[in-house]
Amino acid sequence: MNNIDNIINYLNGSNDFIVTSHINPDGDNIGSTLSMYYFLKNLNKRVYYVLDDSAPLNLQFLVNDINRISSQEFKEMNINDYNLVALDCGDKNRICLDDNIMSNCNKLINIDHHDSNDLYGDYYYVVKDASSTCELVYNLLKRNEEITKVKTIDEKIATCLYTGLMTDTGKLTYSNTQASSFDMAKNLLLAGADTQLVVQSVFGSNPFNFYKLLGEALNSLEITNIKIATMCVTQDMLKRTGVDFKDTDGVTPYARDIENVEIGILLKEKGNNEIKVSLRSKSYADVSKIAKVFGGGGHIRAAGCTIYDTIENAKEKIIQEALKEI
Ligand SMILES: [Mn+2]
Repeated sequence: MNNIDNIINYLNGSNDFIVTSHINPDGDNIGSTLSMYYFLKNLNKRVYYVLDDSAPLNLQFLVNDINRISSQEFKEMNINDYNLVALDCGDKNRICLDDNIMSNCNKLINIDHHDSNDLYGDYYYVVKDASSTCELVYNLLKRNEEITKVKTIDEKIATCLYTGLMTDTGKLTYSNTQASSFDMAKNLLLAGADTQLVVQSVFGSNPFNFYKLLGEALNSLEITNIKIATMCVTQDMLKRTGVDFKDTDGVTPYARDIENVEIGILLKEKGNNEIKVSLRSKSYADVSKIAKVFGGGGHIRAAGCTIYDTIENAKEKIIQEALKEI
């Protein structure tokens, strides 16, 4: 069962940690991972930030001071005694590091808010209706302050936590936003979070090329049965505009945010016959169900999956499933 105090005791009582998250990192997993990293560093633990994927451009401001290492680099360090803290990973198989590193850890700690989380790990703190994993880390650090009477949330940690809260709640507008999320935002501001840095870096620093790509993606917009909107980002579009695949997340909301549309779908061609699908819903459709059909997962209002087919076929397949949810 969820037990924050056990996790706090374990973190305080051990010395070596890997913090990591899932593939294709977003604001919540970078925010939660780095806040955990700084928390453990402040306790004078040895901490390694191991992740095999790099951060999108708009989140680079958080990772600039951090030494991120790959699974391979970690293995070459020959460290055998360590614990693994996995943050914002709904599925053990989506943790972005080598299987050997995962199976050789002393204890695996799972902190997450995905519906698909099956409570893996030796310790877990999983709240499926929490706004973000950052909100769970925030709860954990607040509790640590209560228990140890030591100020735990410094300015750096507050800025990391604020990032995940803002990205997962759409700046406190999505339906996963709760009273506790507003409390958290307020307390992070009081703790010295650089809220303007977060908002300007994450939402207000899109490269010029991004808008060229967005224009092309908007041109591909199609509506099915009034309530389903699809958009595509192809490899050709990425090449023409010079945008990297990992920097395309900002395109996702546009499909959903159309009058009368309930489900917005963005299909992104990651490779040949490898289509990453991002699903968003506005008020009632459960898009995690649609993602699950194709082996993906996520939340009721935001989910994703990968379909191994052409982008045209993938679009047909996902629309067929989406029609069942509207
Ligand atoms: Mn999240």
